[in-house]
Amino acid sequence: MQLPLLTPHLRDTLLARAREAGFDLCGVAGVPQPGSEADTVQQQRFQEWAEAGRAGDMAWLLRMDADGVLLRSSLTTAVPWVRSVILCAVNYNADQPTSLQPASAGTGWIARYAWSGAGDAGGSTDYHDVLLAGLREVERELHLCLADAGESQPVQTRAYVDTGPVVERWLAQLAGIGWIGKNTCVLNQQLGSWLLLGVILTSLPLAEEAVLLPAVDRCGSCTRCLDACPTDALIAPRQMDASRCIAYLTIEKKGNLPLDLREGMGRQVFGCDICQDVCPWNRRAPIGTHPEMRPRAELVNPSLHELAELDNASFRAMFRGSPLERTGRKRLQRNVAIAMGNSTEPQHEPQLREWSRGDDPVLAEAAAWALLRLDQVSDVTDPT
Ligand code: B12
Ligand code: SF4
Ligand code: SF4
Repeated sequence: MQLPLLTPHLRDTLLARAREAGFDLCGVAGVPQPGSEADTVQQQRFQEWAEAGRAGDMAWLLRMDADGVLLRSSLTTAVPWVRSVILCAVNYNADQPTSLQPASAGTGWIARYAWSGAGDAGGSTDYHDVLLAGLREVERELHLCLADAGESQPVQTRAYVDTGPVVERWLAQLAGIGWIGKNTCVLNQQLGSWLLLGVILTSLPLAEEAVLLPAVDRCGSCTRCLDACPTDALIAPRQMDASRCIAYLTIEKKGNLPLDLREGMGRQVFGCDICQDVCPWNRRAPIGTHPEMRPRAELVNPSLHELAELDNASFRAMFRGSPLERTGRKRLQRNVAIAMGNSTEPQHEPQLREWSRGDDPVLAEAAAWALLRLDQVSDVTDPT
């Protein structure tokens, strides 16, 4: 019996449903099969990246199958039945300053994607939940369409936001959502790169007539992102040493942070937006309209002092349902200590002294480093 196909008609119905579900962009792609050039190139890229230790401590990125093949190096290794993908993206740009605009040295920076949740519900919203809910609507539509068409063959689908063994940006590029910029982010010519991605894997082969054109690479000779990265995490165009990226250091890395990268972290306390803030394609990026992605103003340039004072209960109240919840209060305060050290603000010394004498060895070490750094900066700036 012939397998049902993802036809142009079905594709267009799903793209329309994705819009209704709150997505700004949606595309489809056939999954490059084992032995194809696209699959082989991607497999090699991922393997080289992993072998060079670029994933830092993110062991979950390096899971293997029983034969020792990296699951994320090829989608069909991880999910043998997959034939096509539906890629959806939400624009999370907000009408708020960038991390490059001047702000008080007493404030820290939380990455733009983690600001969401302003509105009636109160508290934060995590983009994982927001996108997954939308993907489920598109997934349901797909199964309804197939049932209406009298398809009796079982069709498998699976929806992921971040958590699957999937390199979403590579698939987004194949599905025409945008090109992979030199900062490794997916960029769309109209919307820029403030996009969060979600994917539905399907066992439906993509009909030839339903293939969408991939986006054209429009980075040209620009190298602003590579030049601006404060920790030299962008080691070459489209190649990141994630173990140097401030997003990795502040969100993923447990324990003490590498000494040589601390100054470069500046006042970033959760994630980093610098290589997107400098990108010319984001200069005129439209403001996102998804109701659940509206920014909470109190998370834009938050006071370091107030973040430092959060106890378990107030941390939970402030960040319940937010991407910061998983990183936790302890790691956030370690980051706040580093940001205080980089702030040049002696007002933070009492807090840092208290932390440096506390029971948490990681926080105490970060605070001691920060005190030394403040001292060095005041030695340089104090004319006496
Ligand atoms: C692990 C991870 C991280 C790590 C590592 C990032 C990295 N570059 O690998 C850290 C913690 C550092 C991180 C940071 C951020 N992340 Co992140 N992250 C992920 C996650 C979970 C896996 C990514 C992964 O597999 N990395 C492995 C490396 C090897 O993949 P890669 O860099 O993407 O490189 C591949 C492609 O670029 C491709 N490639 C390389 N060269 C070329 C050339 C051509 C021509 C082509 C076609 C392909 C290609 O092959 C590479 C190897 O497979 C994805 C979700 C997912 N499941 O995909 C989100 C994801 C990539 N992150 C996202 C976001 C938003 C961020 C941050 C902006 C958050 C922040 N503000 O702090 C930063 C951005 C930093 C940056 N410049 O990339 C979004 C990106 C959206 C977008 N518009 O691109 C994703 C897709 C999450 C989502 N669901 O929306 N992230
Ligand atoms: S997110 Fe920040 S640290 Fe990471 S590559 Fe971009 S500029 Fe560099
Ligand atoms: S800053 Fe320039 S090189 Fe980097 S992603 Fe944007 S356009 Fe491409």
